[in-house]
Amino acid sequence: MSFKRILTVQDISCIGQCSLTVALPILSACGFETGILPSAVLSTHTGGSFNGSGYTFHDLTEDMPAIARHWQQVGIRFDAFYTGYLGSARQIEYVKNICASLGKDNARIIVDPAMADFGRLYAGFDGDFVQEMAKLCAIADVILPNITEACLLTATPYPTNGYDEAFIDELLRKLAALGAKAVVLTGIAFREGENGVMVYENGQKQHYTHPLIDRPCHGTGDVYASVFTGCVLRGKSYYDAARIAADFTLRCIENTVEDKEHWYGVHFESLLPELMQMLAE
Ligand code: PXL
Repeated sequence: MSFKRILTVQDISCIGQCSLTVALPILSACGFETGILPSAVLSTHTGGSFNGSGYTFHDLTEDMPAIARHWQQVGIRFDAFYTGYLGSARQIEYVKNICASLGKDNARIIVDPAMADFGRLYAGFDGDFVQEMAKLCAIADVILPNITEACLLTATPYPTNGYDEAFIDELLRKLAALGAKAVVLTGIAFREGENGVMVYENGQKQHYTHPLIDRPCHGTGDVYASVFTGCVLRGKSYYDAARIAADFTLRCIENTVEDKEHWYGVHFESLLPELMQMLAE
């Protein structure tokens, strides 16, 4: 049995079922020692009814160099890095340095450029942040943008009135040109009632589709990226990891829709045993 140590860099939203409160339990359940580097601490995430409600935001950019220095001193090295929601444009430079200096040989770098959805940047982000995120994508093995993030990263106008396969092909080419070795583009469907994910590697694309549950939920991108990361580190191909992550995320939405009161995240916790089964298949 080989034990892998992964570092995930994203925020702690104390309440919200997103970012680290999702990544840590999922990666632990997948069997990995999961080191965390919190990018910021927030009282809640910044979406839905939390937006404009006075959430707190404590940026941890300035703590990062000292934390990395200490790990360097005590010889900590990681088998993989998985980054999500980051706290500031300047922080991204530190994160790139950490990936470059604290990885074991061939450490995998998985970047979820979590910064936007539904055609809009999340609260608090701007064009500088997008530029820096594109530089982080350049050093990644695999990036996991949604369409909004993909458009921002490639300076492509957001397709408000829908898109066709030629648009997605062009977007995939532009994303690959950022420098990442592979791209997993989420939330792609060409037919009503469908949703899916496009996996692009070595100039080849594969589309995995599944039924759409028409209920947007917060935190599903984080569930998706965490499961994808867990699957990849367990040795699955990017396509199989993308498929399992989509199936599991769908189950989490199914597990939440009945709970009408619950609007800020998905109930993934009670489904972790199912994830273990999916991983074993
Ligand atoms: O789920 C993405 C995410 C992570 N962290 C914070 C967020 C969001 C999405 O809104 O606000 C703080």
